This record gives sequence, structure tokens and C-alpha cells, in this order.
Amino acid sequence: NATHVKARCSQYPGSDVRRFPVPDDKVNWSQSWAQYNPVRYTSLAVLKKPVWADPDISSFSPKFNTVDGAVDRTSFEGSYKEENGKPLNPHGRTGLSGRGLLGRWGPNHAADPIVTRWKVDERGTKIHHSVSKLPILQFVAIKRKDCGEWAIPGGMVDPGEQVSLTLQREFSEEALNSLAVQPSERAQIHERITKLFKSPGFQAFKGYVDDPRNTDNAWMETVAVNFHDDSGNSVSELPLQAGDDAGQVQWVDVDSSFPLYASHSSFLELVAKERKAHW
Ligand code: RP5
Ligand code: MG
Ligand code: MG
Repeated sequence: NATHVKARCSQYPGSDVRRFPVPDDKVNWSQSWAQYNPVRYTSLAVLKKPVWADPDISSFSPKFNTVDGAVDRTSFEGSYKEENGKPLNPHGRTGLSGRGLLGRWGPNHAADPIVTRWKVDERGTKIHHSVSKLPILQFVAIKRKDCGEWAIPGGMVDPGEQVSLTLQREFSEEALNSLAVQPSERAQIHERITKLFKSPGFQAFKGYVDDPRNTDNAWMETVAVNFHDDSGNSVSELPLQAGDDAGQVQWVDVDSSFPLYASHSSFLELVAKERKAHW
């Protein structure tokens, strides 16, 4: 369990709220800390009771650590604890209680499609990195509208939705702008990328995400899957267009020095190692 860092960022995203500072040695719940006084915060967007959010805990008793109706409240990290009816973040304190921007109490499940190709020159020959001497991978990255950081075009798993569908749907919405195109064209996009997303893919990561929106009682978890266009003639030929919560989209070289949202960089490292690519 690597210590979460972004989940302790001072300023809570999209707000003026500042987290109660949590030093490294007090992150773990097993460290008793009488002075701990997290800021309580749940965003207005969540309090308005949109379909994607749970009601407040006072009027609602979700079944934690199980699939509750259509909502998966199980964690990839094993069984999580509850305190006064509220689930506790399995990676420890964040300095903020309540749900912040997250809709679900406990785990909020997402899926991250990592679409890659090899970086090639005009003649189609793979380009190797000058230092590592390894071929360079490129992946489809989006610039998030909420924070301006580059990220994998991931999104939330809808209640009851298969993760394999979420991966393809979120990629289509954020990197191909499928929601804005005509239904006829949408079918065409669907057809062209279904082939790539039907391939088994490499599951790079499954578990807790060190997301800046995490709180003591609500956190992000994801399944990150790599779909690789080895020949460069499937998805590489599709025109990228940013949509939904993405402001920009482009192919980005996979490299350890490129800063990414949440713990997305660690997922790319696993992909690079698996494909014997530069990192
Ligand atoms: C991250 O938030 C996940 O890894 C995923 O990329 C993303 C899902 O949230 P939204 O993009 O829907 O805001 O923790
Ligand atoms: Mg989305
Ligand atoms: Mg998204």
C-alpha cells in the first residue's frame, strides 16, 4: 500500500476547502491520533442528489463490501472498515471527511483505457529512445477540463455496466467525441474501435487510485487496461477529437518525466515494462 499523496493535496479540487494536514506517519488509521480533525465537505453537485450520487448517510443505509443492487460497493483492496456507519478509506487519512466531489460512499469505480501504438518515423520504422535505446510507445491522452492535467481518458463505471463496455464507451466519449457526432457516424466509430477493444488487452492495474478527489469516506478505484495497436493501422488512423470532460486530446510519448493526473503515470510504467518499451 503506497502512501497516497494526491489524496492529501492541500486544496480540495473545485473548492476553496483546505484539507486538515496529514503527515506521512499519520496516514494509516492504525496510528491513533486524537487531534485529527478532518474538514467536512461534500460538494453542492453531490448534495443536489444527481442520479450518479448516493443520498446522505443519515437517510440511507448502503450495503458496504458487497454488490448493493446494481452498485458495486466492493473494493479491489479487500474488505474496508466502517466507522459510525461511514466507510473508511483503505489507504488511510486524507484530511477531509464526507464525499467531496465523489458520488458514492466508499469505492467509486472507474475504468481507464490505455490505447497505445509505437512511435514511428516517416518510413514507419520504430523510433528508439536515445538514452534507454528502447522503442517509444505513444498513448492517447486527454487534458481534463476540471483541473487542466493530462490523463488517461477514463471514467466511471455505470451501475451494472460491464467494465469492458466502460473502457470502450469512455474512450469513445472523451477521445473520439462520440456523444457529439451524428448517430450514423457514431455507429461507424463504434464499429472501428470495437475490434481493438474486443482484443483481450493487458490489464495493467486494478485497485485504489491516488486521486485528488478522494476523502476519508469516498475514494476512486479503477481497472486500467492497455489496448495496443501494434501495426498502427487500426485506431491510429481514427481522427482524435476531445469530448465530454476532455478539453484536448492527442498522442503522447510514454515517458516517466511526463506528469499525469492522479496515479496514471504508474499505470503507464506497467504498460511500458510489459511491452519492453522506453520508460
Ligand atoms: C481517476 O478518475 C480514474 O483513474 C479515472 O481516470 C477518472 C474517472 O473520473 P472522471 O474522469 O469520470 O472524472 O481516478
Ligand atoms: Mg467521461
Ligand atoms: Mg473521465
